[in-house]
Amino acid sequence: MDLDELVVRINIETGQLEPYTRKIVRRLSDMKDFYYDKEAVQRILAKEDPIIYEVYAWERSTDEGNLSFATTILNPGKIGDEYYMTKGHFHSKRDRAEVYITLSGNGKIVIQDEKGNASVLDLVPNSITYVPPRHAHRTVNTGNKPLIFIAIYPSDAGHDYDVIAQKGFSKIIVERDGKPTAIDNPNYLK
Ligand code: M6P
Ligand code: ZN
Repeated sequence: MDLDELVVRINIETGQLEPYTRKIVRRLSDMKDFYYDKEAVQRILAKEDPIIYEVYAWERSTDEGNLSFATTILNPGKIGDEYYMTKGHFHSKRDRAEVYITLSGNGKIVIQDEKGNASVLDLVPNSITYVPPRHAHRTVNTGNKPLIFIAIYPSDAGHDYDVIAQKGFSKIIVERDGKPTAIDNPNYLK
């Protein structure tokens, strides 16, 4: 193993990794079914297709025991009154956990068990958040600058988006009276 290849630099201002093995750019058109206000989605897409978030991932092979990590740059904004958010996923291997380290910005993480019970935790700079096994997780930017965080996860965890794409999260984060508020998702399928 070439140990020089085990060092990755992070640009603390932008969240970019150098080197990285995979970059993901998710625009509204890539995740239009994930927001509850379908009219707001169409209204925005008629004019533009904003970048919701970017991910720089440094991923090892899926051999058991390896770890991978990624930075996410989640832009500020709203679709209707729902804040910009990630798709959210379960791990394909359900017993794999994850650690989130928030670098800058302000937001929330929605953590949901397989029965649909959701908890909402704050993501604030210099905090470390543990995502237990068997819990889906989605991050939400409730601030007015990019929310930037590092995620560290077993390389064989895998992303299972299907359950969330079909059922959604039971709680969503919207603006109410100017403040981020968790409400029951009107489109949630039990
Ligand atoms: C974090 C990690 C990644 C994930 C990314 C975006 O960086 O959990 O594994 O890909 O967030 O989230 P999602 O895959 O749900 O779009
Ligand atoms: Zn994950």
